[in-house]
Amino acid sequence: MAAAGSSLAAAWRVRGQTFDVARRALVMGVLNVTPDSFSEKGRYADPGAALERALAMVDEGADLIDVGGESTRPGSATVPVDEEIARIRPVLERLVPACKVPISIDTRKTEVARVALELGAGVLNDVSGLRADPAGGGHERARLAAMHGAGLVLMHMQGEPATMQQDPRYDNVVSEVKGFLFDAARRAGEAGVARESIALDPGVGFGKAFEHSLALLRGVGDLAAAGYPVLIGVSRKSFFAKFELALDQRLEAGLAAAAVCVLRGARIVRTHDVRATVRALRVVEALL
Ligand code: HH2
Repeated sequence: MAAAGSSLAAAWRVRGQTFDVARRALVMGVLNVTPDSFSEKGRYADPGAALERALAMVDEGADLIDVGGESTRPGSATVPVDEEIARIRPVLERLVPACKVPISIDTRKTEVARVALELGAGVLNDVSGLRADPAGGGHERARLAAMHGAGLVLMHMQGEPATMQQDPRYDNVVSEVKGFLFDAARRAGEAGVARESIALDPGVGFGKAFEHSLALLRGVGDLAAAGYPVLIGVSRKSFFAKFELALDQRLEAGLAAAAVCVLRGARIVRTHDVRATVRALRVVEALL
């Protein structure tokens, strides 16, 4: 096993539940309740349709469902906080009692995080790595996650979604992203988040040219060696456009990337294609 070592994460604690991530990698199903996400394009904006999709993903083997009320695809504009809350609230009210797996909230906004955690979300997926809402918001989001015993995903993003893909630059992308994530994890710890509740994500395609994302995917083992579960989201992303694959042609490519990342030590795979990913990863785990 490429990145196997005693320093890999053994557990991820998520609101009273401890995932044994040493045994197998987790699959996080994507549920975007937005009118404009790059892949779903509004299909699950209705809470009834969102619940149906969530239950289907649980049935397919999802370990978590990640609900997002704001698209962060390249070029997207930010959504007002009230609007984001209005999108996620009715969905979480239905999902939390109905799903047997933890629900994650994908947001950069402190007030959205607060509402979602109060409604029972088990994970805060902060795609800004505690950076957004700078006047104390990052600290407050971490404090809220700590108070609810929630899992906290810290993702790296350079810039803002509206402009992040225009000219991303790094001297050394792997060490810069790693440094940012370790610092975010330290700040989360200072706000009271338990080390075993923190997961790190290099943020494929978030302020990264193709070569930057490629270097980060190759460097997953290095990041995983720090002992935090590493989350990877490549599913259907424009990273695969370099391989001349249109949006509806990226399934096999996404599975290949997920398999290699898990082989290198990633422990959580965020995907739109739950059934296929679960099937592929069960084989990968058996072969490791
Ligand atoms: N990618 C997206 C959104 N949230 N969160 C984490 N932790 N990691 C990711 O790679 C990640 C994420 C973007 O993809 P998607 O949700 O499918 O699209 P959109 O932002 O258009 O809703």
